Amino acid sequence: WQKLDWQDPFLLDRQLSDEQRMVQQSARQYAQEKLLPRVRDAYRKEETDPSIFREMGELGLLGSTISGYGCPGVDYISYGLVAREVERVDSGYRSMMSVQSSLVMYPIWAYGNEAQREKYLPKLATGEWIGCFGLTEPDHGSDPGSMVTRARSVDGGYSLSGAKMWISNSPIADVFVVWAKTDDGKIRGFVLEKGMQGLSAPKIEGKLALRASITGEIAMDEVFVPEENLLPNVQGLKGPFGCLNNARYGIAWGAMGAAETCWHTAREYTTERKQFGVPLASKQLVQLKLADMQTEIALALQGCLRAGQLMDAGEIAPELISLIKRNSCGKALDIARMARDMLGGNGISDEYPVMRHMVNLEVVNTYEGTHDVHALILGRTQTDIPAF
Ligand code: TGC
Ligand code: FAD
Repeated sequence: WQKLDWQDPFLLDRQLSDEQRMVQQSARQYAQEKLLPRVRDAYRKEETDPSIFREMGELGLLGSTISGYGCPGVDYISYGLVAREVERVDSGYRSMMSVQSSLVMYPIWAYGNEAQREKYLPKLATGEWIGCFGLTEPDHGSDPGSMVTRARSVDGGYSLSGAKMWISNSPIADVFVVWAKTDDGKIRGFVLEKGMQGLSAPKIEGKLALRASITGEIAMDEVFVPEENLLPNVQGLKGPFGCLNNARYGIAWGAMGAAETCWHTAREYTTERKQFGVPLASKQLVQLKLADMQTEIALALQGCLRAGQLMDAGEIAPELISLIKRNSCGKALDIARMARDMLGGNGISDEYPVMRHMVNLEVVNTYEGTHDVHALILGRTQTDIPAF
């Protein structure tokens, strides 16, 4: 019998290839050395540092699964491992990376023509350009099919009018992938650029979560978008959902990175903190919580790895992505709340990362499809009854 590696009970690390391990290690080193030292201040001041995009670009972390156009073309397991390492520090930093990679670069690569790929992908890959993804509207969140943003046909292109809400990166974005309905009522994707007349992206103030990642609106008042900026190769909701599959998959890994930080912090804290003359960790109630955290994280990560194998083999069903996104976010949020409690009063201080992770995870559990919407997606697969 082997001694259990308590941090990695399924020996996930041993199931990785050398290349995957290398990608993970370089992301971990970057996240711990460059992101961790600045996160507390960024969070306190609600400041997003745009140079993070360039740093990530230099390491090949943007659009990493794409081959060519300045992107390294790693597999989806590596992409997940990177999300886990970045989100170990903060969900907001992972958000910045996954929006750029899965929601901006992926649709340009998958649904764009060659000219669009050549024009946008290399600069998005280096982080010289920052991208955002506009699907959600003020009155249409879980039900994006009811969107009211319109792309009216005009001479030489389209005139876009409408508003998008809760858009990660939008106030600092150069490139906007926006979904709108054309005259025939079909949903199409458009690439808008900063500076287009009628386009603005005001910041949403007063966010109590995900404060290191800037969020804004996209306001479009008859923005002229030339025909060449229409993404030609997709129409309908399967366009935005195709991008969301990749981003949701990354979130499933990422949320576990945040959960691991909370678990390890709670373990260290309760080992050192004494009450009633003994370490808190000597109490059965505390050990039960640590065991629950370890179990949920180990099982979830093993599920993510299996989903990654299916992604890489081109054999994954979108509903499995719903399953792991929902499970990881819900479990990570429970773990963060438990860890916060175990730190007592110190748990509410930003001297410790847990409360920051806890409130961030409220967002992660909500965006890219809420916990309950993913339950309804899974319910539909079992019953054939859409209950949305
Ligand atoms: P439904 O009838 O189910 O589907 C319409 C069409 O879309 C296709 N489809 C998919 N295709 C690929 N992958 C998927 N996961 C797909 N899901 C659906 C479907 O096959 C169909 O195609 P076709 O050809 O037959 O037309 O659509 P519905 O209107 O009934 O939608 C139901 C529901 C609730 C599942 C869906 O609307 C949903 O998932 N809602 C959640 C909304 C959401 O996730 N929004 C995300 C906004 S972006 C964001 O949050 C970014 S945060 C990023 C960050 O900062 O990290
Ligand atoms: P609603 O859809 O109004 O849902 C409210 C509540 O009702 C939820 O609990 C939900 O589960 C529940 N509910 C909804 N429908 C049903 C139903 N049929 N049955 C039972 N319960 C239901 N969007 C983008 O397009 N791009 C981005 O970059 C982006 N970034 C974001 C960043 C942040 C910080 C946040 C907070 C959000 C972001 N979003 C983004 C938007 C996000 O995807 C939406 O908030 C999310 O999809 C939920 O939509 P909503 O907020 O309108 O909530």
